[in-house]
Amino acid sequence: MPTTIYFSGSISGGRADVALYRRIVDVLEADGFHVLAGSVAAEHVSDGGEALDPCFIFDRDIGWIEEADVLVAEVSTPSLGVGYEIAAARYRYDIPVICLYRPAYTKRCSAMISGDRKIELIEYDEVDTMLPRLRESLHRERRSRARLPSTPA
Ligand code: 6K6
Repeated sequence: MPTTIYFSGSISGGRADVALYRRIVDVLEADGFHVLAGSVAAEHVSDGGEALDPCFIFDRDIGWIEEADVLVAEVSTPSLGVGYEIAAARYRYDIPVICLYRPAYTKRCSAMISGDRKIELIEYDEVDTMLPRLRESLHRERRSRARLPSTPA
């Protein structure tokens, strides 16, 4: 079973990083991960988001987080929705969270992310150096999950 990743990135918060989101998702898919990203990495989706009912989007995205083994969030563009999804992953579904942050991009990363010892925060300047670190973290997660006894049905 491939590891399922929920990928979270800004929509209403701003779409300046959409090409970066697309690149991260492509690399993870090429590496064999199953990535649930909805329209986050879709370059045709602007900060207006998908033309869908907000309740539908909420139910779908929360359902995807429930299905996921790990949540990866690019947090350089501050976004209410990304923060909400991180909290849902941490406190509702108790799945690992990896956040990607470029320090030069905003004044600082929120303490609600950088101060959470259970979130792995990968700070980076260059995408090319961040991607191997992210892949290594995900492969480590996969190995540690493989060692856990499976949950009875
Ligand atoms: C529709 C109605 C109100 O806002 C919208 C925008 N449409 C969205 N479409 C798809 N996913 C969305 C939308 N709005 C938020 N999300 C989810 O929250 C995505 O999965 C992102 O990971 C995250 C982005 O949050 P914001 O606050 O930047 O939009």
